[in-house]
Amino acid sequence: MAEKCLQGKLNRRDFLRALGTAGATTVLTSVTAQAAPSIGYLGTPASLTTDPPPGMKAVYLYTIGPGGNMNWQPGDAIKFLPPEKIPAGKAADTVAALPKTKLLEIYRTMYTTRKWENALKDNWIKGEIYGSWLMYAGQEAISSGVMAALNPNDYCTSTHRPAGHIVAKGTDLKKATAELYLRKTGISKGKGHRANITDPSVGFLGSNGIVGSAWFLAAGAAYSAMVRGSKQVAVAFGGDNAANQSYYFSAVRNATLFKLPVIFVIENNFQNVFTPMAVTVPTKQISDYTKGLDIPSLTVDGNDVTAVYAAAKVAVERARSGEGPTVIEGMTYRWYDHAMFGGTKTGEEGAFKLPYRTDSEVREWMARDPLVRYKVFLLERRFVTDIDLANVEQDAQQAIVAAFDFARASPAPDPQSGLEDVYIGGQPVTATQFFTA
Ligand SMILES: Cc1ncc(C[n+]2csc(CCOP(=O)(O)OP(=O)(O)O)c2C)c(N)n1
Repeated sequence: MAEKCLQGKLNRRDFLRALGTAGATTVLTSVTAQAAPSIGYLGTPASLTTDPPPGMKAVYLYTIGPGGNMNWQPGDAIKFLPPEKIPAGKAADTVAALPKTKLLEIYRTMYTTRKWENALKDNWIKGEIYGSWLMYAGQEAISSGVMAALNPNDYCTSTHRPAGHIVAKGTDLKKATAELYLRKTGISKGKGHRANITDPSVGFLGSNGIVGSAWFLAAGAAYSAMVRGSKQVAVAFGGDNAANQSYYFSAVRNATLFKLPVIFVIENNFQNVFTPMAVTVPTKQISDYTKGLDIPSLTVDGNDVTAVYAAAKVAVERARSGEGPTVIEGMTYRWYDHAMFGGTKTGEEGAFKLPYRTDSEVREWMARDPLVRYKVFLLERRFVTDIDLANVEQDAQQAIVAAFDFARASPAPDPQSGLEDVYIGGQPVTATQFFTA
């Protein structure tokens, strides 16, 4: 068990000193305590009771107080609460100028994302689906707003939290659902699951378990589009922590250098697994990171689809006309736990009683539901009627039910198909090579 227990208020320097004096064979089992924010984090709260591996000692660091950035305090997510209604202004006017079909298409995308993912969650909790899932709920305005500004043949690279990107890019919902059920008919033949759903036919270059990989992949796709002169645009999605990866700076810097047609979209949900932004982000906004690059780097209300769409539209025009990249940071909030469904129940929305955030914070953000805000916007301005929305919802629900029926009725992959689509030196791999390589 722990040989050393440091408790109380620790600043970053004391934290590092404590780690240093603990020695190289120390394993840091946990630095989180109740709702108190942590300076660093390894393991889950449950690991407080876990013994370190033999030969190692544990240091339990219970930390409170801010990190190195006085702009940010734990719990600051509340300070960024958007208004409950979408405000009047340029962004709202941009969306107001769209044809009704487009307005409803955006609503359909947001609604489908929410309901499809809710169905996934409920079926996962029932034990119908295996493996891990990371909920996107609460962030739908970002994927839906950005993708509404793209052409169907533009590219998008996604993350470990892919629901919004899968749906908004137009990936086949039946095949995506079958993939999560690990069926032969899945979009990656039942071999990819959550982190490897890819649909090149709609420019969806894949969900990805490697945090921050999307920046490079989109920059690469944009480079290819530039060389081919295809006028396609690529969009990378990533979280606040993905923007802390060194890949981010490298990708944005090179994209600026080559004036690549790429847009870097940061979905800032304040949380890096269980660590709040307050102790990981050294600037006021993540968009500040790229202020020195002379490219547009802006922060928008990520729960307002009109704000996201308007920003993305300008960025897409800029990219397509050869002027180079844009960074868009959308402030938003994830309603669920980092991964899976702790703190939630079947049929209920949101996850509560989690040790690293307060329920009131979650409820305040849920009261700014991007889907509800957009629905109210459409109705109050009389752009659509209740009947229009009800028709879209019914149609979307039917598509979701059909997707789950398709997945459940589909066969599992044949065991021998495990070797299909695997290559060595450009040649299909043989069983002998596979098992001896
Ligand atoms: C390169 C890499 N480092 C670490 C991880 C472990 N990991 C998975 S999700 C995650 C947090 C990502 O946070 P953020 O980018 O803010 O996205 P969010 O989960 O908040 O949507 C981490 C560190 C990983 N998958 N890949």
